[in-house]
Amino acid sequence: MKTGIIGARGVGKSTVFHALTGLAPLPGQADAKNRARFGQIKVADPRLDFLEATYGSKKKVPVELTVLDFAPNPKEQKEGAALDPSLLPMIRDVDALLMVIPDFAGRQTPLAPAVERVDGELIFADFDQAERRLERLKKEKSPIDFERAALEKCLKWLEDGRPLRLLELTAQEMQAFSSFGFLSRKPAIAVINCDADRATAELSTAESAGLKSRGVDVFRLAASFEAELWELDSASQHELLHEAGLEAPARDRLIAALYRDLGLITFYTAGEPEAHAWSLRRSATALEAAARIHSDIARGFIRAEVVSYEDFAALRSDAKVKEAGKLRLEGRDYVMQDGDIIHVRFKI
Ligand SMILES: Nc1nc2c(ncn2[C@@H]2O[C@H](COP(=O)(O)OP(=O)(O)O)[C@@H](O)[C@H]2O)c(=O)[nH]1
Ligand SMILES: [Mg+2]
Repeated sequence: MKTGIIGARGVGKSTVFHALTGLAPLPGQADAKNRARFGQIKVADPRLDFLEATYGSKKKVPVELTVLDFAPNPKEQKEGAALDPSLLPMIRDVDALLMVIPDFAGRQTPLAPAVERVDGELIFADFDQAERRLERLKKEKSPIDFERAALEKCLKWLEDGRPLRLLELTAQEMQAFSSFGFLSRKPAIAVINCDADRATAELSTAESAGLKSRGVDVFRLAASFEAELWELDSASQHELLHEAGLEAPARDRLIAALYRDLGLITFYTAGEPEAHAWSLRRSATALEAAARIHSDIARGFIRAEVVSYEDFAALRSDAKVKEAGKLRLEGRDYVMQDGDIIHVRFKI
């Protein structure tokens, strides 16, 4: 899972990155080669902790989220713009976008128009890309085929200023565009960068309706405040979060939002060597889960032994799970459920 932070200069992108990852902004300019800074968030997961403890696993591997703080080139990114065109290939590669909207003292911005402006840039970049692709196909005199028709459908939609995330695409159309990395099709979260005293403020009905109609989720984050928390021990962090009315740090709350927006579930593989959590698209099959673990395991897939987390947590051992008849043998088309613990039998 990879997410990139976008927004105009000075809206607090690097501060948001710091708040989420604990990595403080680097002094000095990024050079041409290092156009983004990567940070990892290990997903806190009590179920994984339980599996590790119960199996006495030597190693624990949580789901990881990679966050990218891009280093825009001021010569490329126009004043007030949210995107640096020279960064587009990198931005097209992420799974979800975080649009930072400043709402801290001195930088308050009305939310809906600010999101609309950023969305407009995504739409523009997609239009440009689709148009160029279409022109190339026309020049190559390729017949009016499936891809051309699909591109025209997208262009018409984008022309009206609508993001592709609101356009219904068939599986075949999605397949045709899978390598395009259309920006306005990516799940997007508006990150409202606010002061600590507004960390739990509610959106007005009009505001949330406006965002909903664009298919943009919203997430409030007191970036400066949460960035500073990294300096403290965990008890003090907890206390200050609590005082601000927050139950968990931004990174944990963001993961929940991303899981929702990307339509993900978590499944596990667990044993004495390691307890491992994996993210997976909702409604994916056992075979796809096997492919997440290793392509060889998917290729040689025979059967999956599956137990739900709840059943395992109640019985606490493989032997008892088997005894109670809670271990299921599932085939490759079994639809994985959140919390499934899986052992794939395979042969290569
Ligand atoms: N008071 C306050 N200042 C902030 C906040 N977020 C960012 N800033 C300040 O805004 C300026 C730009 O922030 P930065 O994260 O570098 O913005 P970027 O250009 O989008 O990466 C810095 O001086 C930050 O200290 C915030 O939540 N509250
Ligand atoms: Mg920055």
